[in-house]
Parts: sequence; C-alpha cells; structure tokens
Amino acid sequence: MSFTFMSAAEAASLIKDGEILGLSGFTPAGTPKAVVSELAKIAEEKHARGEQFQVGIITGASTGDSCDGALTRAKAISFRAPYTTNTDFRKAVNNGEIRYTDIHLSQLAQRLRSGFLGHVSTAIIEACEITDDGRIYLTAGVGVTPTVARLADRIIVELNAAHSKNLIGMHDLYEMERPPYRRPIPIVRPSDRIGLPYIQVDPSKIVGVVEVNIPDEARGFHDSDPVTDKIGQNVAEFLAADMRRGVIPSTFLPLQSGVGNIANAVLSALGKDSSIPPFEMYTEVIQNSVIKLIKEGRIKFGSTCSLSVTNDCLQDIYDNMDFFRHKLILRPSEISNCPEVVRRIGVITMNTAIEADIYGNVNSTHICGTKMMNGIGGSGDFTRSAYISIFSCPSTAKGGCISSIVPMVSHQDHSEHSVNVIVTEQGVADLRGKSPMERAKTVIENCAHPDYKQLLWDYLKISTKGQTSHYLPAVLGMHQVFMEKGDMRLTNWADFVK
Ligand code: 0RQ
Repeated sequence: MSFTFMSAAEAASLIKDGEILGLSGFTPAGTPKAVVSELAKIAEEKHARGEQFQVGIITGASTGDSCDGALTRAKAISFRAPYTTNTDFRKAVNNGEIRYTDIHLSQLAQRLRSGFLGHVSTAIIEACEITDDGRIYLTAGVGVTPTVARLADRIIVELNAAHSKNLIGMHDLYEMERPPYRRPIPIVRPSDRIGLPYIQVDPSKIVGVVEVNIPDEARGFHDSDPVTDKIGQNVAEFLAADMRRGVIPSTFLPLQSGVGNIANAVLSALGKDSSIPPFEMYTEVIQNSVIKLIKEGRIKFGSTCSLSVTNDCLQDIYDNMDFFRHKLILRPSEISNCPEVVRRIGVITMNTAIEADIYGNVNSTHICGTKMMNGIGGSGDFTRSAYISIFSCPSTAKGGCISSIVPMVSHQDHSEHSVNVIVTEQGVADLRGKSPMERAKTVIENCAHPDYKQLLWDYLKISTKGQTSHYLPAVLGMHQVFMEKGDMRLTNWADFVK
C-alpha cells in the first residue's frame, strides 16, 4: 500500500493549535480513538510548557472517553458540535470552559458545507479498510464522515482491526447537494440504497495511516427496572391500539428510537406485543434491543447511522454477517435523520424528555433551564417530521424530588406543535387534536406522578385564563423551589401569588 504508515503519536503531532478537526463516527461507534488520545497528551505537554494548544471538534454525535473525555481533561477543546454524553465535557461546558454548539444532527453536514462552523482542516477517520485509489470503508458509525472527508485538507485514517472487514457493503454513503434546486432524496422505504458503500477521496489527501486494534468504547446499559418497563409497555399498548383503529396501517410504520435505557425498554415491549406485526426501523442509533429483535424476526430491517451496541453484540453481528447484511444499512446522519425522508415514509418517533410541560412542550437538553445535559441529538430532526411523535420519561427524577411534568419547561427543544404524545410510567397523554387546556388536563391526569398531581391542578387554579393559561410569576416556581429547598414537592403557590 502506498500510504505513509505511522504511530498514533506521530499522526497527532501533525495537528496544529487552532485547527478544526472533523471526526468520523456517531456515538462511540466509529469514532477514532488512538490519535485523539495522543492529541490529549500533546496538549498536556504543551500546556505544561506554557504553550497554547486547543482544537475545535466536529463529529457526528457523542464520542468515547478517549475523545471527549481525554481532550476535555487536557483542556484541549476550544469548541465542539454537536451532541455529547461525556461527564467531564458536560462539566466543562457548564463551567463556560468550552464553546458548545448544540445542533440538529441532520443539519450539521449542511452547515459544514456552508462554512457556518469554520474550515475543517484535518479529518480523522476510523476505517476497516482503505484502498490505494482512496476508497475508505467505514466502521460501526458514519455521522458526518463523507462531508468532513471531502472538506478537509488532509485525512488521517485509523485502520482499526477490531472492526471486521465483513462490514464492507453495509454502508450507503450519499452526500446531499447544495441548494438551490436540490433533487429529492430517493428513499421511499428504509432499505433503499442511494449511494456508495465507501467514501472516495483523493489518496494524496491521506497523510497518514495508523494501524490499531481498539474496540469501540460502547456504553453499557442498566438492567431494566419497573419504571422503564412500564413506560415501554405503555408505548407498545398505545401503538397497538392506534393500529387496531386504523390510524397506523396494518403493515405498521417504520420506527425511530433514541438512545438509553428507556429506548431499549420501549423496543423490547414492542417486540413482545404480538398484535404488532414485524416492523422496520428508520433511526439514528441501533442499540442491543434492535439486534435481538432482528434475530427474533420481530424487526425486518434497520436503517441507522450507527451500531451503538455493546462489543459482544457487535461481534455477534460481525460473526453472522450473512444474516445481518440484508437487514441493516448504515447511513450518514444527514440521511439517517433526513426530515424529508422521515415525513415521506411516515416514521413513528420515540425520544426521551428531561421534562415536559402540561401543554406539551418538551425540554430534552437542559437541567433547570441552565445546565446542558447532552444536547438535542436527532430528536428534533425526527419529531417535527413524524407521523406520530412520542416523548417518554419517568414521571419523577432524583428520588421523587423533581417532577418531570411541570407548568412550563425551563428550556424548550420541542414545541407543543410537534409533540403528539407524552408517556410516563403513570400513563399516556395523547395530545393530538387537543386544545392547550385539554392537553393540560390529559397530561396532569395521565402522566404526572401522584405526589405532584394536586400541585399541578392548583397551578391551573391560580393561572390567568387564556388560550394557554399561566400565572407568569410562578411558571418556574417548582424549579425555583427545587433549587432553594431540594424538593419540588415543597412548592406552595401562595408564596408566589402577589
Ligand atoms: O441523572 O444519572 O445523575 O441520576 O438525567 O436520565 O432517566 O437515566 O434517562 O439516560 O435516557 O437520559 C433526555 C438526557 C435522558 C437523554 C436524556 C437526570 C436523571 C439522570 C439521565 P443521574 P435517565 P437517559 C437520541 C435522540 C436527548 C434528546 C434525544 C438525551 C439523567 O435521553 O440526551 O432523545 N436525550 N435525542 O436523574 C433533573 C429532570 C431530570 C433529570 C432526568 N427533570 N431534572 N435531572 N434527569 N430528568 C440521541 C442521539 O441523537 C444520538
């Protein structure tokens, strides 16, 4: 092979202060690990010598600790986009140490092409294979890789033997055109192929190839618990009922599901509901539960941006690729999350809320209105264009001291216009076709925890009547009481009424 092979440390030493790096991957799946770890060490050494060294990081979604964690601890990140889940990164962002731009994931590639986020000078791409003529075969996550590979001045490839070459052929890589007069994205069913199974780059742009053998830094899952199981069951029963009354066709519709334990529980419950026929997924992340259901024949096909599965599950896929090859497709985030396709094929979307308000507005990103949790991820891409959009969350957090159902969300990511259904372990609030006051009654009655129902009814009593009733001096009263006294249950509306 005609490329220059080098160590991860040598590759990292090519990167200069102030660069913007474009990384492959989506969630820890497909994210480069070795070069970024070495970059963190270089940053620490330079800082110890009193030298300035920081880079901008742009990638598909979250990464592993070797990227966001190590680089944050080394104080090596100046700005970053989009979604992340790393605890150290979260702390640094909320301390004002890193400029973090939260973006709808489907829009990131377009914003990069348009130059809204500056110039990506170096792309670091994890691959399972490269060829002399510049074909790069990706691994378990795609994200914005086709775009950063094309825009970057130079490319470093991490050739990772931990990923099987059996993956070749599973990707469908397509980059959207620039406006105006773009042609439609020609996907009418989740399994449609529209692109190439590899990224074609000018081989002279590949300045270094780093051979590694490092597994993905996959996140594990908690065991399911009665709350997540009940949420899953509530979602499954709601969708089965919609199918029985013909709102959802008898063939069912493609599903999207977010990350985390609730998403796993919802899919498990859907898999167990025999009244729901085998279905397809048009989604951004595929977790272990989807792979299990594909094996059981409950899921017919999965279109995704990443295989965000545990390493034993990933190995199972690699070992049984003849079975999985025609049941999975890996796409760039601008296609896996493309609102045009989501609207066309009628996706039922299922995402997680931090809190929802009685009128159906949803906060997916901020704790008490100020502290960033993870980011909006793809939840907005899917929700706004959904056939039916569902948000779920436990009715309380922090041992019951926080109600997830509040008078007004402390930060808004998804508005009442886009949110169709709210689900907690208490029940289901179907908001479709309802006025704000009808929505408030349904959300309080069906979704709020019993500890908070009366408090929320009492809030409505002190509210000024209108299309959307509120008492403005108290809209965030429950949040304020939590911050002052540590328990929203101690809220007394009389303290707010002037
Ligand atoms: O904190 O771990 O310290 O106890 O938030 O909450 O219930 O474990 O649920 O892991 O699924 O995360 C919305 C953050 C939920 C996630 C969010 C605290 C709670 C806990 C985590 P602890 P859970 P999850 C897919 C598409 C973004 C939007 C989306 C997320 C921690 O699902 O990032 O769906 N979504 N994108 O205690 C204070 C509240 C709280 C609260 C929960 N009201 N107030 N703390 N917590 N509710 C992603 C991609 O696109 C890739």
